[in-house]
Amino acid sequence: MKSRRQFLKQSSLAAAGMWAASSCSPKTSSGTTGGKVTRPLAISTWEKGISANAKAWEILSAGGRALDAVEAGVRIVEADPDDMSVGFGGRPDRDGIVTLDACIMDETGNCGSVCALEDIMHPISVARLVMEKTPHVMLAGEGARQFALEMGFEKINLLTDKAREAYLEWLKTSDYKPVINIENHDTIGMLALDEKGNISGACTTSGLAYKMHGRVGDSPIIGAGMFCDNEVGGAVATGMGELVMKTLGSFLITELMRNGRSPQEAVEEAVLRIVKKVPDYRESQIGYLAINKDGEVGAYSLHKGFNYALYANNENRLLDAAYYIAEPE
Ligand code: SD4
Repeated sequence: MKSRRQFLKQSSLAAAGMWAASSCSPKTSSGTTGGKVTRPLAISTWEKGISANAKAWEILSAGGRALDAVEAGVRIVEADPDDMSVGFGGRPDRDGIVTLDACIMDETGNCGSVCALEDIMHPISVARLVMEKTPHVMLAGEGARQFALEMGFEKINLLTDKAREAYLEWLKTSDYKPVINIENHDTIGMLALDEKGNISGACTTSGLAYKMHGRVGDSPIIGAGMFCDNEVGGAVATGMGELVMKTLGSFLITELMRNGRSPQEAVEEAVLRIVKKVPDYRESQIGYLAINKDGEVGAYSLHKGFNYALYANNENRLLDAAYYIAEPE
């Protein structure tokens, strides 16, 4: 019997022609992953994006707002205890504490974010309330947790038995070396374009497994982990946040599109920027997704192995992104 993964992989290949997506693209090839699609659309990082997109589509297909779609979509993954990179069930830091990062941005340029948040299952919804109910953009740590509790969020233990066991196993060596495409690279980032042509984005993660306590990655940083501008488009990142932060990836991609690049050209250039500026880039994975106002999409990663889910024209497909480095698998 085919595993779900094999099935999705095959569907992604079948889809490749349709969306002009590339599963084995050579180094840099503008437009290989881009394909014109109608709106609405939702695009999300990794295989888990399939279920997030499905939820978002319920809202988008009913004429709903992109902002509501991205929030509802990523909440599915935040609540999934089997997902060990996001929300409930996420891997802890090296002190055994699960800390969450998230950000959200709407079609008016409003945005909200939380980082190093403990004890709350849905950081994306807390980020949205930071955007809507406070004069600020970002709340951190204990202040974010306090705000969430005041807003009525329930305090829960985010560390599941599965994540605790993995942590205890890790403690035996305490070797901090994130494995490409595996334990540290499964953040959910989503962009949506609604029927009205409005764009919003969301990004949520438990961050790098076994990070130092207090470490914050790119995911809650507006412009790094996610950015969108309704006049242009938007972008979202996954992977080793330090590389994204050093190059302000999502903002860079959006600005490249503003200056005339297609989403595919823009994500490829953002990866090349990392290659040029970060000496040890080979050690890490980075994946970018982008969309523009016309419903064109782009997807590109540093290493082979980044996939993403695209829901458009009533079909939810898992696709492989083009990449810069073919090895390691
Ligand atoms: C971080 N970018 O904290 C996140 C991790 C990630 O898939 O994307 N994992 O650096």
